[in-house]
Amino acid sequence: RKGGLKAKAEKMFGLMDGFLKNDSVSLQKDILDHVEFTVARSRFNFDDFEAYQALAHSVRDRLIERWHDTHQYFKKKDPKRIYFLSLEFLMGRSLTNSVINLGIQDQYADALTQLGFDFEILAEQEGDAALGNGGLARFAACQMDSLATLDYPAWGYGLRYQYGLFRQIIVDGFQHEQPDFWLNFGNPWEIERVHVSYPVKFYGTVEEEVLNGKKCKIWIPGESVEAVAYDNPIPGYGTRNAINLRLWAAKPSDQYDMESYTTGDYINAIVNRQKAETISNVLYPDDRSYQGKELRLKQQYFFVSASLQDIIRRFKDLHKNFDEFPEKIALQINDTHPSISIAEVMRVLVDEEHLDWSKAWGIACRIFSVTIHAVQPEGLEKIPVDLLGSVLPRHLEIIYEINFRLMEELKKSFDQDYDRLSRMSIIEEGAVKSIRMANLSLACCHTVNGVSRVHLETLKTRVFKDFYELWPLKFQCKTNGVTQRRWIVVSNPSLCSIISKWLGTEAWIRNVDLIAGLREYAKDPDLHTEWKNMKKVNKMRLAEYIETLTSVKVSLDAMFDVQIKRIHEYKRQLLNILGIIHRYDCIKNMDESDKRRVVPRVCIIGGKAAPGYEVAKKIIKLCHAVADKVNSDPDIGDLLKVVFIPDYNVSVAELVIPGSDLSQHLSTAGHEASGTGCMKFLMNGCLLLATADGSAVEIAEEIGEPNMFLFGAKVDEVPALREKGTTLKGSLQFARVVRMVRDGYFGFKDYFKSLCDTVEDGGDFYLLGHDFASYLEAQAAADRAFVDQEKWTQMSILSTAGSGKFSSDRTIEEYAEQSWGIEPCKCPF
Ligand code: GPW
Repeated sequence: RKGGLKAKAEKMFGLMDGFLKNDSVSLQKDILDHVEFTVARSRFNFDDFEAYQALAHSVRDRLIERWHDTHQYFKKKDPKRIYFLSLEFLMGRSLTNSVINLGIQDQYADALTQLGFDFEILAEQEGDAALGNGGLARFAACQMDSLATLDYPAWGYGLRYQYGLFRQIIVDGFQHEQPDFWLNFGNPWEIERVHVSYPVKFYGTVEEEVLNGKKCKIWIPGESVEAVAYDNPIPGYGTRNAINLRLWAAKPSDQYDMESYTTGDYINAIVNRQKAETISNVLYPDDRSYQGKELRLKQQYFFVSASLQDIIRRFKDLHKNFDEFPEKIALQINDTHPSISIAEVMRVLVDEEHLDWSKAWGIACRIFSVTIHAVQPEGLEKIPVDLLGSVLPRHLEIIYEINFRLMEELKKSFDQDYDRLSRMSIIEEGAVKSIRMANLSLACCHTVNGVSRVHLETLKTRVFKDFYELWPLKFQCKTNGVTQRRWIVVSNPSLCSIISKWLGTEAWIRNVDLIAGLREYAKDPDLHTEWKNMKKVNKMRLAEYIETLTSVKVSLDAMFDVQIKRIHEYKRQLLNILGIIHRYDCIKNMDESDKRRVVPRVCIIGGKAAPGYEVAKKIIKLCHAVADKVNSDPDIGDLLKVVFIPDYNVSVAELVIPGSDLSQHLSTAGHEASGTGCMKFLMNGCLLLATADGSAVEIAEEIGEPNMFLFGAKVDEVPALREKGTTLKGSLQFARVVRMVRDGYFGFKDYFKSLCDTVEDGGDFYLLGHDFASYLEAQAAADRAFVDQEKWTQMSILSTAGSGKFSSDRTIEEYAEQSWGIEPCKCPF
């Protein structure tokens, strides 16, 4: 029978005409077929958007082909797999990235030209997939790209939100949020798997049962929701491998007992069933603040439960019992959001598979590893016990049991040290009794990863000090990285060609260490010419974008100075704006001859504030108020322009980063776990003005401190500076610029009062006053460097050349080796 099947498969393959062809003529034909049969438009009459849809579908076909082969191959080889669980993935656009990774960009460009279209224009038609908030989510996306490229047998699991991160619109300088119903125009990059679905249960009660003479617990759930899989192929670069990002959508369960006596009953029953879908409706837009919301907990458990059912089903297809589970499966928890998976694995192994508790725990402890992205203990998630007990009653019991055993073990080491025991306990007593999700992860995971060296130190010495003292070996540093495929090859093609030309190879796209080879040419005048041209062209593109969006005309000779990231007090966009006010004030007070020596600047700020974060929203408003004043001041002209780029997202970043000269990373030392934006700027040869925080410390080591502009208090100085508090007045200059805002120089006097209060006497938790003078010095150093264009270009080249360490390829290799114990599994071409 087996032979029969094989013959059948071969016959089918013959009928299919082999693999899809990638020559320009075949591509044209495929695109037109999709215009006609997928988009259902006439092949003689379709617009840019329809052309994009058809194009995307033809790319999707090619993705699916490799994705099938990859999964066949994984199944055949059955290697240990890594399952990456994350509540957020910020994928951005897929088209250009896909054709580049598939290696058929030129053929497509050619095919489209023949059809009378331009690839880049069609690529602009695509909206962003924004199923995440910020750094954490984009890092997850970069890791997926690296996992695929490095041929690891990996799966990503997450939630398919119907509404991604809100769109930011600015009205009179104020942020407003609009829903991001990103699926409105269809999503060609996903494959709906109507038959891959699992029931996910909530609520109900726990009962005791006797099975084979043994007492056991069973959960009698009160509600069931169906999780349906949507698969998103992730192609590797320079390999046939395409891995899967499986996102779950909630649908009403079809096993629903419905008895109705009236039409009203019946209608209501249907409408109520439909409420199941709310679970995957909307992404929470608060970056790092948890409010103990039921829906949020349901989202977490929903995607975790569906993913684990899927993973266990796949495992059971090939294995009879769970002994081999840890040899075949590694589960990575991205921050604490998926940590309920630890209790879920225990529930499945103990309640459903009837393993002993200790055997089950032994397995759980060998499969899980976690990455913590937070710096502050307050940033760690807590779930009120009452809430967890109501939504997941059996999981609460399991967590209590895990905690009981943890406490027993801790008593062996710490005996009567009750303070320590209560700090380490998974249960937090207090006004609202809660579950500390981080402590649950720490109790179970074999590896706890920090995202930069400084961050790991903070975890070891502050946030998880007690756990570190108990289990020092669990704690590891895996400095974040970003993928050079998206952040150079896709977003900065001119830089990509320059690098390949000077290195004489494209191999750096897979092996980024090679990029260090550019150092040798850092002073070469020919490279300088090409480099400056590249920058100029990118700046032109950015300038056009700025003018279209904000009607501000900017000079290409100015230094483009950029700060783009989520708006947070600790990221200190306010320091940037106060610095801009200072610059403005100085120029205002200059005579003409001094003005001639000013380095013209375009200060660009972009980022979203969480809808409920008032201070952050005021910072956005202040940015606009300052921009209005400065940009319309005839005394200033091109010497200073201030621009707020609305609705910052992945594709905006792709446009802005390559066109910037200087980028700012101003977090108060000790507050940015890593920072990944700075790595993208670094790769693109933009100089960094930064505090010695997170990954900037490691960047300085790679490129040398003189090649960037470091300023501000150091991590270990911060606590003492805070202690000193009010006695330490910021500089006079600082007082002056804050006063200008207070006095209503930029209008909105009352509105900005509370914002000013955050940085003056008594307040100023983030030390803006303290760091201001040093910030201005760093800015002055940047100005001086910019005047010497040869020097600047050299620093810029050295930045790109020194960016190799900050590829997510390096990060993933470290995870694979040190945390997951997995090997590549490369599908033959
Ligand atoms: F709360 N990060 C983020 F700290 O984007 F966990 N969202 C978050 O909720 C948190 C962290 C958390 C960021 C870090 O702030 C940034 O420093 C880091 O580079 C990034 O996660 C990826 O590790």
